[in-house]
Amino acid sequence: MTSKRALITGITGQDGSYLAEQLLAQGYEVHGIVRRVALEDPERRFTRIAHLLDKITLQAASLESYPSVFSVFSGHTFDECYHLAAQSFVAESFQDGFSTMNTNINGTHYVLAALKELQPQCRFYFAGSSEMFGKVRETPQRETTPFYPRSPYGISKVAGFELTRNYREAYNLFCVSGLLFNHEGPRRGFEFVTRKITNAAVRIKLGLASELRLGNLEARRDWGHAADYVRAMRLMLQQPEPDDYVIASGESHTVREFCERAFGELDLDYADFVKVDQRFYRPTEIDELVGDASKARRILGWTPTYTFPDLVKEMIEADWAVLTQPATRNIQDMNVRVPIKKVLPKERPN
Ligand code: NDP
Ligand code: GDR
Repeated sequence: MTSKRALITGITGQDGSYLAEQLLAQGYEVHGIVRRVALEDPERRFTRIAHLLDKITLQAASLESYPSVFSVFSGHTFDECYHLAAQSFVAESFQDGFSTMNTNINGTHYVLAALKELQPQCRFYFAGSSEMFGKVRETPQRETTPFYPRSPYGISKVAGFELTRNYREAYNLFCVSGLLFNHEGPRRGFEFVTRKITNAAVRIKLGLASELRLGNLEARRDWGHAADYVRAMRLMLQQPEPDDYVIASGESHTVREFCERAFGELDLDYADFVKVDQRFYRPTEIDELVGDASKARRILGWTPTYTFPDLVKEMIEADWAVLTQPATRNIQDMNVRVPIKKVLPKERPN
C-alpha cells in the first residue's frame, strides 16, 4: 500500500474510472478534474464513477482554461498526474478539428506548464495513442516507429507527445507517454465501434432495435481491455527513469470479426442486421494497427489478461445485464440518445 496522492484528468471517462479504482485499491488518495457542466449534471456525467464518489475528490477545471488548471495544482501537492482528458473520438475530430486541437494540444500544454511552475516533482503520464502511427511505416508498430497521423485527433496526440518529451528533456521533469492501442470494455462510450456493436446486438436480440449501421467493416484494430491498459499507466510512473511505452495486445481483428463474434454470443448472424452506411466512413482511414508491446513486457512486466474473445463476451454480458433491467436501461437510453455532438453544418451521426 502507498500513501501517494494522484491527480487524474478525464476521471469521468472510461480509462479514468478504471484507473481511479486501481489507484484506490493501491492505497492512493485520488483526485480528479471534472468540467463544471459535469458537476451540474452528475446523474448522467458521473455514471462511470458513481460507485467511487465517496472515495475520491473532484475538482472543477477545464482544459480550455489555464487559470483553472493552475488553481488545481495550487491547491494540493500531487505525486503523480495522469493526463487522460481529451476529445477522444476520432470521427468527431474531422467534424471539429479546431476544438479537438484546442482541448488536446493546449490542454496538455496547460497541465505541463502548471506542473513545471508549481510541482516539478510530480510524475506525469500523457495518454498517447496508436492513432499517432496512422498510415503505418512498419508493422507491428513499436516505440521507434515514425508517426504519420491520419486525423486531427492523431495530429493533436503527436503534438501532445512532443510537448511531453520536450518538458522531460528541457526541464528534467518525469514525463512519460503511453502509446496505447485501442482498449475497450463495458464502460466504453457508445460512439466507439465496439460499444456501438455490443449495445446494438443486445438491443436487436431484445427486439429494441432492428439493424446496425456501420462504416468500414474491413478496418483492423488491435483491441484490448481498458482495465489491463490503465494498469500499464501506473507501472510507467513507478520506473526509475521516464520513458515511453507501446501497450497493445499484438493481435489485430477487423470490425467485421468483432461483429461476427458479438452477434455470435447472442446466437445471431451479424450479416442479417449490419448495414454498411457511407456516412460512417472517415475522410482518411487507418487500415490496420497492430502493436508490439515487448518493451513494456520486458521492462514493466506488463502483460494483458484479457483475450479478444473474453473482451467481446464481457461487453455483451454487461450490455445484456443493463438492457434487461428497466431502471438501468433508462440511463443507458439517455446516454445513447445524447452522444457528444454539436450542431455542425454537415452533421455526421455517431
Ligand atoms: P473518454 O472519451 O472515455 O474520456 C475522456 C475524458 O476527457 C472524459 O472524462 C471527459 O470529460 C474529459 N474531457 C474531455 N474534454 C475535456 C475538457 N475540455 N476539459 C476537461 N475534461 C475533458 O476517453 P478514454 O477514457 O477512452 O481515453 C482516455 C485518454 O486516452 C484520452 O486522452 C484518449 O484520447 C486516450 N486514448 C484512448 C484509447 C482508447 O482506446 N480508449 C487509446 C489511446 C489513447 P466529460 O466526461 O466531461 O466529457
Ligand atoms: P478509433 O476507435 O478511431 O480507433 O479510436 P473507433 O471505435 O471510433 O473506430 C475503430 C474503427 O472502426 C471503424 N468503424 C466505425 N467506427 C465508429 N466509431 N463507428 C462506426 O459506425 C464505424 N464503422 C466502422 C472506424 O472507421 C475505425 O477504423 C479509438 C479512440 O479511443 C481514440 O481515442 C484512441 O486514441 C484510439 O482508439 C486508439
